[in-house]
Amino acid sequence: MKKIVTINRHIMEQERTLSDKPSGDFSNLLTQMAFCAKLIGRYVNKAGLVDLLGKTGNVNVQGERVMKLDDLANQTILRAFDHPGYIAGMASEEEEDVVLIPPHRPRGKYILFFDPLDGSSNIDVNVSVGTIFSIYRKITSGPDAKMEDFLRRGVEQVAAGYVIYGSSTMMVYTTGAGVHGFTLDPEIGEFLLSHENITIPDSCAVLSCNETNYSNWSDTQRAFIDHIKFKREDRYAKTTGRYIGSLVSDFHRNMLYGGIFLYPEDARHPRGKLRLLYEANPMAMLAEQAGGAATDGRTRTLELQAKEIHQRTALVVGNRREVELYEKFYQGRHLT
Ligand code: P6P
Repeated sequence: MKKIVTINRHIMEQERTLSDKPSGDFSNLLTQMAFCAKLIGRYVNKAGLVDLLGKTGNVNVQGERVMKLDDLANQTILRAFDHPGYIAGMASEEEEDVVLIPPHRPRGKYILFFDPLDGSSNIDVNVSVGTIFSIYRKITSGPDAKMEDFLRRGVEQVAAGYVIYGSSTMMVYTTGAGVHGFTLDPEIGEFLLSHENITIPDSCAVLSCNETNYSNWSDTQRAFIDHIKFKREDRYAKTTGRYIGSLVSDFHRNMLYGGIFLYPEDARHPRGKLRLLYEANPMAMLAEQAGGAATDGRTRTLELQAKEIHQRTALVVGNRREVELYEKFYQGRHLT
């Protein structure tokens, strides 16, 4: 009989393993994110019915058209975290600058990064989308968050996770003690433990990339893709291609089935397309906690130093064997 564990209880138990004097703020922060997931999921699941689809007409800091649901998801998280006192500041894909908790409100010791609704270009066609979050402990003194608290390396994350609004709403997170997945039971409004200790199967079942970028890749990048596509090792005899175009969905599938996801830099995206602080780093922490790896081709993703909050990076993430093989190809070492 599977044990019945709510995400709130699991989070509290995780905090006890992290600190012998839990303040409760860490647990409250993650629990608040689970609450946001329920709110956003409610909007996403009925978007087609209440005119939440389509664009707001605004353009965000990334130069991308902001979808109504993006806006709603962003505002939901901003308003959920701007007053309870768990964090000192936050950064969102939808906000040009960092959002500092003002002096007249309680400030906590954490910094929150989030992509409120990743994959939003898929919203209108009912393809699953997700929320991604990443949490750091503040490192500067005093209650105010400063830029040094935001410009970090992924190894400093204390927690990371995502919510996938798919055939069911799932929240998957890690605090550095494994990766755990919770499925929302909409009848009781609770996230229940459904995937304990997720580990990436060492099977490379899936190759996931946008192959229309192939002509923009370097020869070594193409050589890696060809190595798998043309099954130049028995390991890839059953490897198939899947690409949804929604990072959370492509990543979640590979976490459960095994595989490699690539969004490398190319002629159109010289620094890569995905953002380091609120897309690549949380996925890299989750992948490593699940026995996988993540790289930009030269450097372990979690070692990359952020120099600005919307910094982009190349991301190759999934089975450790394929990530290491990509690095060999990318660095021209595959022939040795
Ligand atoms: P492309 C969605 O816009 C996103 O940021 C990620 O969710 C996704 O992996 C990627 O971009 C898809 O990009 O260029 O293949 O459409």
